[in-house]
Amino acid sequence: MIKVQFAARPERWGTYQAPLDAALAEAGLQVDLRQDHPAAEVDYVIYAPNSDLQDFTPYTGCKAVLSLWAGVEKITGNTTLTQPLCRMVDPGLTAGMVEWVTGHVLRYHLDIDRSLATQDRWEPVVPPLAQERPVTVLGLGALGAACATALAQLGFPVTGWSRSAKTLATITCAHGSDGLQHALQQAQILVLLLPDTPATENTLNAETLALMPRGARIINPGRGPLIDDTALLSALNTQQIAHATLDVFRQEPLPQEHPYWAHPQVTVTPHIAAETRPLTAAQMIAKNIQRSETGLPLLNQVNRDLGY
Ligand code: NDP
Ligand code: OXD
Repeated sequence: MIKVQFAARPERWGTYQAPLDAALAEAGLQVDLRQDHPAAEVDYVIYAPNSDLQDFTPYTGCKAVLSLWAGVEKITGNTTLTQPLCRMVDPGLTAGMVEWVTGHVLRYHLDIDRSLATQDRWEPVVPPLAQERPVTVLGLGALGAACATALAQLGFPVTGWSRSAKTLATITCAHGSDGLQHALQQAQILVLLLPDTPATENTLNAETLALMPRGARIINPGRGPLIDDTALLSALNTQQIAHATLDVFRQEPLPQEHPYWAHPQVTVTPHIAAETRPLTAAQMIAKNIQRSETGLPLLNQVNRDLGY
């Protein structure tokens, strides 16, 4: 019997227990899934960093920690966690992110705010076609690549940027610091889907914001530290950046006194761009345990040196 510990907020147990049991059984695994196994007996931990479990030292037999979250920046700093760590790649979460990003890109592209503001008068302004609106996506991982591909399917010329060189059929791919400069110079709309690591902090700062076309728009569902907030506020105030839609922040919930709340060129959403979906996430977790039990390498393992 494989012993799997579910370590997330207690209220998540009711949401995840049935999908996990079903997916693990469907994968042909004999699993005892609980919240209260003795630590030394646990084979796998399904984990959210806001759970009470912070000290992994007693989990001496644990073969892997399987994160329920895609972003692992709150876990990688835990020095007691020496087991292999896998981040969440979930088709349901990816679908949610594609919908959220596409919706916000189309809001900017079609200037939906203008239509709402002028709905009491006849002032025709025809939006350009998607093919005339270059979009850049920073980060071409599970989420960035899916969003970039969906935007390209709508007709946007999409440039994507990643750490390592990539080839994606419909995307102009760039990497490295020269690649970032090129990617930002194209970006009438910029989507941030990088992980929060020491190398990505302040990817958008005074210097890089200045590279973007004047009046560009920014959409950040990645993580708050990707942006130097002071530099963004200043770029908004000079109209270098026309508008920003921000879903993630250095401090969450975003403090009530933060200037983003009241800024007329900022839309704040409360970290809802995409959520792990229990049914599909459970299947991914079951697949990974099955792989590990049959001697195959774990999928989506975090590189602890890179931090993602
Ligand atoms: P992945 O790990 O699959 O992809 C990360 C991408 O970022 C990769 O393309 C990677 O490059 C690139 N990257 C990493 N470091 C650098 C760097 N220094 N320079 C350039 N590119 C870099 O992550 P996901 O796509 O699954 O998720 C991305 C992020 O989205 C998560 O880390 C999380 O912060 C955020 N997120 C937000 C949610 C929300 O609701 N707001 C929900 C879920 C996730 P390479 O391909 O070369 O490795
Ligand atoms: C995640 C998130 O990382 O919800 O999964 O942001």
